[in-house]
Amino acid sequence: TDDATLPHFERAGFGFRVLDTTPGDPEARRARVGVFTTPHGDVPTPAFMPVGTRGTIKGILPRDIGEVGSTMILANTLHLHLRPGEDTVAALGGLHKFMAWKGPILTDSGGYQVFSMADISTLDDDGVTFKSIVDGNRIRLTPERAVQIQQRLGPDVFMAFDHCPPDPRDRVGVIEATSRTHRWLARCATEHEMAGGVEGTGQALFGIVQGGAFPDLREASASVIAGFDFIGNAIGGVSVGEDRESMRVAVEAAAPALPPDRPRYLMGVGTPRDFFDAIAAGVDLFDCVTPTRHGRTHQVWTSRGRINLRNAGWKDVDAPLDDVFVAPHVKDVSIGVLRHLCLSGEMLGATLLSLHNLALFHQLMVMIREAIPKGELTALRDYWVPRLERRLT
Ligand code: PRF
Repeated sequence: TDDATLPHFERAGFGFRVLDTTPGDPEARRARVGVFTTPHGDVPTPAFMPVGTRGTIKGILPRDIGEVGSTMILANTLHLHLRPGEDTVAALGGLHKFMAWKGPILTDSGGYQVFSMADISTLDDDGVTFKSIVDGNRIRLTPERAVQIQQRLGPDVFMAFDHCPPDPRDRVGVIEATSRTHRWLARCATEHEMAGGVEGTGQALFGIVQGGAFPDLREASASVIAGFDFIGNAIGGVSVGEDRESMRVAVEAAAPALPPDRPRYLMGVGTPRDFFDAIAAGVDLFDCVTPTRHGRTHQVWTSRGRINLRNAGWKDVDAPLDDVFVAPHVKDVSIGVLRHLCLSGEMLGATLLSLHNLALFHQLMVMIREAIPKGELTALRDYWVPRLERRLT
């Protein structure tokens, strides 16, 4: 493909460049391979970002984050605000030092976490008041506060404070939450600009599309977000209990309405099949707790299917977990030993299974980045999704 015709942009140490798109793969014609550049390094896209809610990817040693294939990682504003507090993170050298990770970091704003976890006492257009999940204290978050906290934490990318509607099919509720998200977005952008914007802070603010399960609301929200000219844009409000088809429709309405020369990030997603659908619609970045959460509950994806290691059938299996998707430190441990570690409640079991799931997600993304320019994304999906989803007992 002719380089000059492919979307790209650069600003203040950030950039995005589409390297390749999909020829002759009509089901995946919006898929693209690119590079997202940040002040802390480059992220080849499509990419999966593991979640380090409290400033640690649960069970994973910092030195293994890069080795397992992660290039950009997440942390959470709400959790770090409640404990240890952004001033403590700043006193301890900022989020990169705190997480012992030199690559790019993104923080989620707390918008979603407040609405999904917290005991909310008031919600109005100014902000939200809720009880701390750590000590029960009253906490107030507004768009301005969420931006200030994230400026103090010091990630490369931080998310706007949004209102993720609880029921994506309740049109009236979705309209209310989505227009509030737009009003809050303007306040986040102003707060960021007052601190110097991307040039002055070295941080990029990403806007978030809402709109529930309604394609018209999704497209309208994406157009509003696109009007802000952010370094990157996210699609929120999916994977909140709706069916897969609703998610696909929402993403396919939102993604094309977001600028092609900026990374598109689908928040909180999640499974191999979802990746293929969203990438085919033009999404570049993902995050989810699935690899580490499933690892802690002894469930893994493998090239032959999904395994729950608690099942007795794996007891005496003296073979490696997977010979296609191979994680550092896992290849020398047999399935039977992994099962023993899990059943005994040994920390190592959760660590090794989390590493395996992360490696599989990252290696799948490598395959996807190789398949897109060859027009083989749909073929790759048809090969891997049934295999990865098969339940082995
Ligand atoms: N908003 C924010 N974070 C999120 C989401 C959202 O809608 C989702 C949707 N499942 C995951 N994480 N700020």
